Amino acid sequence: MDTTREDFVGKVPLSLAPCPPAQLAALGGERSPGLLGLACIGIGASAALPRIADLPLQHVAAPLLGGTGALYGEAWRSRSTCIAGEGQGIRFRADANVLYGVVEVVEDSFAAAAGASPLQRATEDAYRRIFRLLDAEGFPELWRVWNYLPAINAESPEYGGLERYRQFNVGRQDAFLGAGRLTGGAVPAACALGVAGGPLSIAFLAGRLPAQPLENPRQISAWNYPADYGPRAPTFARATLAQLPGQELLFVSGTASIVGHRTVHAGDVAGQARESLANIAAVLAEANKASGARYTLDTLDYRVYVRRAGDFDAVRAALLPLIDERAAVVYVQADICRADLLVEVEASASRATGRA
Ligand code: 3EB
Repeated sequence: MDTTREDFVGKVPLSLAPCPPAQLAALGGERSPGLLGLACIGIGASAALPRIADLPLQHVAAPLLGGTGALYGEAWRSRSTCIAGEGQGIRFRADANVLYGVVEVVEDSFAAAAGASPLQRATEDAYRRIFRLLDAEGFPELWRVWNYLPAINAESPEYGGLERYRQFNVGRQDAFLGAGRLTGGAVPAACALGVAGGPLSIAFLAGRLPAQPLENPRQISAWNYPADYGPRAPTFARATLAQLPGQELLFVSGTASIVGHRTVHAGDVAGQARESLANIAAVLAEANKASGARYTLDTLDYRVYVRRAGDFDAVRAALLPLIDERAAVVYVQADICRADLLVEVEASASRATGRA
């Protein structure tokens, strides 16, 4: 029997499902007691974004590819009623087990200080606030983080030519260190993409209990990257596995054409797409070893980031033979965090476990 994503909604503790534009327009507090939060991808459609005062919403200001419309919405839903709150200037909703929040930071409101760029300081501030919020609310365990920032590959002459993604990595790691958190091993799954403009935007899903981090044997752990990729390593795991009553969630981080620590297939977008899927397959094998599950490439939901819009057909053609045509795939034009990377793929999955 086929299981569609819609079959999960309301039946498992937490579900992620598309929210079509008509539904976005109809969302309201009382009518959606289990709505944890939203992600909306698209540019030029800001007017269609729902404006609900106490709803955490991440607007990913990036174009959709492949004729999926101007705006794509995705809703996290809980089976139970959520509470809405705000702390540290961050809007969040939570049920008994998970908290979803979104923080947006305008980096121009930060001055450079002691060699730290405004972006570095904005990133550190955002993460410090996330950690204070999570500690205060009793959801200290970060499971998954979605990071979007403008001009991710731009280099700043005033900071020794340091690429903005690398500035972001310094601020992020400093926040983890400052909060007394680990910067390797038990770190969240994540993605970090470049968008055309707007604030630094960070969405996060956190739990009361830790998720299990997973690494990819084909890749050096990102938190162990050598200094060639910046003064501080990125703080993320290749995937995390989180448990809820009766449900397991798998979050596969943004995954690119990297083997060891090096970019492979430079200039070959189809090759990069296939290598990204080979990396995801390797992460799935680790997930299956860790949890006894049988995740396959066909059972995932995907977000595919393509640097050059004109590469969309080539990327889709490369991925189609590898993932079931029924798999949910959203294609987005975004910049990847190394100038030579042309594509990045992230994924998630959920299964019932029968464990309370
Ligand atoms: C990589 O493997 C590609 O900095 O949070 C993927 C996922 C990447 C997350 C992040 C970066 C991040 O290094 C880039």
